[in-house]
Amino acid sequence: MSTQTTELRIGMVGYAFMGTAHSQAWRTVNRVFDLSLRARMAAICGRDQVRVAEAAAQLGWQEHTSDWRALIDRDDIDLIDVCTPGDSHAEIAIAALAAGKHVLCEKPLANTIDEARAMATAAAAAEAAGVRSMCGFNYRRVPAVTLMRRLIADGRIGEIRHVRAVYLQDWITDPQFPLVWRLQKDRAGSGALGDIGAHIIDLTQFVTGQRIAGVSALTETFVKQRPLPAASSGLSAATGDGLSGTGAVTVDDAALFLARLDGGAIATYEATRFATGRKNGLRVEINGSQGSVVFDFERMNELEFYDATRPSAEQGFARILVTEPDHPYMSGWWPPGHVIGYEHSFTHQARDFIEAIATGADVAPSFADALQVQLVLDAVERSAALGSMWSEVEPVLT
Ligand code: SOE
Repeated sequence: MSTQTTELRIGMVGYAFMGTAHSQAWRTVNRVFDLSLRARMAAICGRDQVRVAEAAAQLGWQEHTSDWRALIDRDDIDLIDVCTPGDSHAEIAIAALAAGKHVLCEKPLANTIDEARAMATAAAAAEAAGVRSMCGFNYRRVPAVTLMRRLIADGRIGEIRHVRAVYLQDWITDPQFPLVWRLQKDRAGSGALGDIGAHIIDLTQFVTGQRIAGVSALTETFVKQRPLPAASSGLSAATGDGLSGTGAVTVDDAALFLARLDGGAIATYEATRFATGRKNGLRVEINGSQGSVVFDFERMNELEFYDATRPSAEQGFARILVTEPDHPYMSGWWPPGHVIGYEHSFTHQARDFIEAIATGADVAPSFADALQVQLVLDAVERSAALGSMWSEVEPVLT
């Protein structure tokens, strides 16, 4: 950090969907959690001068700029929050780390393995100088998911046998939905696989403590040509005037794979943007030798727990309402029974990163953890390209 301060001065790059979610988190985190550093929303950056000025006013940033390099060069900024499309993550994050700024980077870490490796290397070098980095896999910070990990780590479901994970959306089922950046490989890296498949890869590795060691995959692009957009931002886009023509979709619409985890579990994964009627359907079920746990994002304040060690007459899935003060993160929020939502996971992410910076505690997911996810994405693509051939996933050595 440039100067000693009890403030953590944030510079954020990007202001679409994720930028808005992160802004909400920085704005809220110190009101909810008692932390030794205070986040200050110092400056926001975006390419369009007018729109970034509007975003700054709307989201609560003190200043705005259209030059991310100038933002990184400022010695009154301590942390750079990267909320841009994947094609600029590596460049911005590596430059920020080199300038001594802590970095929070949205997922997936990068668009390619090479970029992700370079980011993890830069993060390791910066770490030696006390500069921290984290990748934004926010669903880890849903209290029910963190509780799921705790129950598994405490041995409450025994040895893990099965992992069953799906992430289902439907926002591009209409073939007339325009060719937004998320459908272009050079901008997004991959499609449903990297955008939402990455979440369930990270989440399942997080809760089980096991690494995906190999996969057999298939991917599909159902709609291969789409109208060029007139304008787009986040998940919304305006269709063109009909005169601009169409362009090729260069990413997967859906990705499915079987996997082996290095602790002995076997797993299935499905990520798709074509699950008609499923808006943001993230569901993970883990079956162990002594029980099961189930998380469903549509009921994100609950965790289902089946304890096979209970007397048979009392067995059945119990629904734990994860709103007690001794549940992860919940002591900061409302009295028991008062549920929280999607945006709170980002506040928890900001909380954990601030605490790690303040105390020197380990950061998770680190860029090395996010590289591990990237290696799985790569193995899925290799396997699919070779007709579902088994592809090993190498471990990241830290
Ligand atoms: C779009 O599919 C998206 O916004 C993802 O990019 C996010 O990571 C996910 O949380 C919601 O859906």
